[in-house]
Amino acid sequence: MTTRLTLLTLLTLSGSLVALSSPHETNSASHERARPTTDGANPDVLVNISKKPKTVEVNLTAAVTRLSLEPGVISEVFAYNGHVPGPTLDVREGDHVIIHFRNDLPEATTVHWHGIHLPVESDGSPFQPIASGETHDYEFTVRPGTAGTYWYHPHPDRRTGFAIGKGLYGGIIVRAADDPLPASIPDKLIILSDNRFLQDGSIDFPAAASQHGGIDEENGREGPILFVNGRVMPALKIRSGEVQRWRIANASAGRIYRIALAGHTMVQIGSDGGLFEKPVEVKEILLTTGERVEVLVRGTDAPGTKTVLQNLPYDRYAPQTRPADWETTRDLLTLETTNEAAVIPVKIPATLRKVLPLDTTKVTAVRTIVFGQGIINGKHMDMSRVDVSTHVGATEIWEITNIVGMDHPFHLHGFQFQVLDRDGVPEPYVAWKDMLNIPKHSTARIIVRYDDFPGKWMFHCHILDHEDHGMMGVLEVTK
Ligand SMILES: [Cu+2]
Repeated sequence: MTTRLTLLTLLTLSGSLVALSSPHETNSASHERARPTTDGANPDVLVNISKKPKTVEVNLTAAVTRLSLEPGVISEVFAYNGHVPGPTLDVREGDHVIIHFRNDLPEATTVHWHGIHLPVESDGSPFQPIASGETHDYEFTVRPGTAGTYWYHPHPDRRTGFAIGKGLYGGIIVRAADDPLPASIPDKLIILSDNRFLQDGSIDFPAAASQHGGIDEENGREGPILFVNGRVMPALKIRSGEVQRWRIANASAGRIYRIALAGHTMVQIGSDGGLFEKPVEVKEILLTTGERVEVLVRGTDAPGTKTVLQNLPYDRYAPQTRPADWETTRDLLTLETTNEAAVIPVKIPATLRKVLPLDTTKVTAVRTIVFGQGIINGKHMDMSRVDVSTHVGATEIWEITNIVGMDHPFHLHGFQFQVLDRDGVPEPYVAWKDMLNIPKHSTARIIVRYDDFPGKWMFHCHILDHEDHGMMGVLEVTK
């Protein structure tokens, strides 16, 4: 690792990673309609109204509003505090967090704090609906050691895909007091999503019985317009030599991204549950639905030049509903190197933090989870049924097998897990995860410890159309 990082530093200093001089071809309809100069600024942050130390208290309202997502078109959307994406919940480890939530939508909703380890009553699962016009206070204390990038979104019974597709999603950043990266590194939140619109500007949700509705149900709803923080092809700026920390989250209903920075490598430093032990040099990252990564991006290009963050083709689909343009590479954002004088790159630490592996000798149960098409272990979701019963303190291995010809991303509420192996290949390094893509016809094994918080938790496929149609189960953790 030391050798690799030294090489990285040299490359960074010499600027020899510059490989891109010609503008990229735009090969999607969305670019023709893109707003010319939108910047990729971070979403607004929820304002802390508390005066108490180590307390974050915010107001969050979900409501119908009208704003422009598709460039040049006004759409009726659902929005948190009037914005798509919603404002970022920015907290520190150890903070006590209180969210005063108000549901001004015409339907029931919840707010699920995706990936956060919290008491079950604040999980915002389908068990805790908030009726139209009602309010609810979500409350939790951010556990030390969980600094990372998370997100929040509705999780009502059978309506999650619709509600997120209408615009309800926002980022969560948990910061650590002992973050190993220099505080001077700019922090960028990049929330990816896609959507589809009708001619009149309304968001396209076809009738379930229609052909398009059937394809959405099979594939997971995708749209031709790709958004970064609710904008089409925004631009980020970087100074030559500068290192930036990008927190990338996939808020799409079904699209799995294979992201790459054209002509460059990135340094992946973390995933769902926070930082890795050591940085990993990567050419591309597969980012499944609901998943997050943290990467370091280095300004190695000549001043005044541009590169693009791309979505490379990835075949997650069943052949019969695979989109005709699935092999098309799509651009997500432009990274512009400014004309300012180059800076000396900051040193990237060789070790980020300690990530202890969960102890496989302490395993109390091994579960078999089989993903069929729209079903788990042969069953549709039934909220009155408990699919897996366990207790606080148990450590379990879940062997998750996907027996069908399309990918299904696995999500567990409440508890971060570690991947042991994928198709028998041991995971190369230990990381905390709450999302794991299970590719078609493959098996992964994860290990999880229920160290707190009894209650009924969800596990499910995170293709929202699958989840809404019952590809979900209930895990009950008793005291
Ligand atoms: Cu699925």
